[in-house]
Amino acid sequence: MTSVHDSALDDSVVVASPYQRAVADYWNAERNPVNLRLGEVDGIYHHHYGIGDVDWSVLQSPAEVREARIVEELHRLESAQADFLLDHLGSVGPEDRVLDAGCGRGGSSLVAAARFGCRVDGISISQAQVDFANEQAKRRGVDASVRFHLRNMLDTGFPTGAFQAIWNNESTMYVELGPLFAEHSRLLRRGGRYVCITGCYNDAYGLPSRAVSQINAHYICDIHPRSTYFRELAANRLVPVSVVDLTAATIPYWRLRARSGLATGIENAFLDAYTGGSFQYLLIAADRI
Ligand code: GPP
Ligand code: MG
Repeated sequence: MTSVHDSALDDSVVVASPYQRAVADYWNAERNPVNLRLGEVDGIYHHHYGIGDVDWSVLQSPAEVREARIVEELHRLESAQADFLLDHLGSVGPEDRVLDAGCGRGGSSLVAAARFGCRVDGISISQAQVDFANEQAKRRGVDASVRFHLRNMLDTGFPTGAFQAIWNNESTMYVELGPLFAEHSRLLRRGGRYVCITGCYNDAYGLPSRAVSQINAHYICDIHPRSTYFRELAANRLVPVSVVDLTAATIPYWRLRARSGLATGIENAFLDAYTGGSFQYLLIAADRI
């Protein structure tokens, strides 16, 4: 097992393949206004999408405040998604330790720390994300309990049974699920909780649609079929306790994003994939038995 010193300057210890190098390069260079402008609203920088009904009146705002209102509305929906994920984490107390696997710029971790008052570790293979997230924790004065590390979620180096809860917020599509859930199962204590929110392709539609393939190409990821989640959870002592189809709840977010000046060009692929039935936005929560 790899043990990684957090201040490692050389990320080659955690970046384990040419594919992972491409992913790390993408995130080290990423500066999308749709992420940075939204994060500036309250200092919580998310790397996931939103859920819930849109207040469409923001589109009718006076010109001088219209974009700011749209940014606030998209951010509100992304924050609602993070809250919904954390609602499924089960009972977490201040003495517990939780893991944000694929933490991005650290938004979900900071929200979890504020809610549970517990120790939070976030991990990413992007040094730029880890540095950014640690800076946010410092600014909020929570860097003693919320720490971000350059580590690989397939081989974290954390002790066995150290965590009460682990989540992946839209990061499972960057790894194979078998090795991922094996590592989560090792890290969770018995009775601990695993939660992910993910986009998966719909086995009932068939293989990946063109729109799903476009999403894969855009982010350099590999969206898994829904079936693989349940097969690999079961194979790794992770027993589903809640499955929520959030597809209908995320479509309004994409419709607003498509009409904003912050669109990145991937919006219609998400809308086509969701409305055409080839793609689903799911929350899955599972108990470690
Ligand atoms: C959003 O990140 C999530 C991903 C890139 C992973 C892919 C997710 C799927 C559900 C397929 P982001 O917030 O950095 O993306 P964007 O810049 O498009 O907002
Ligand atoms: Mg985003």
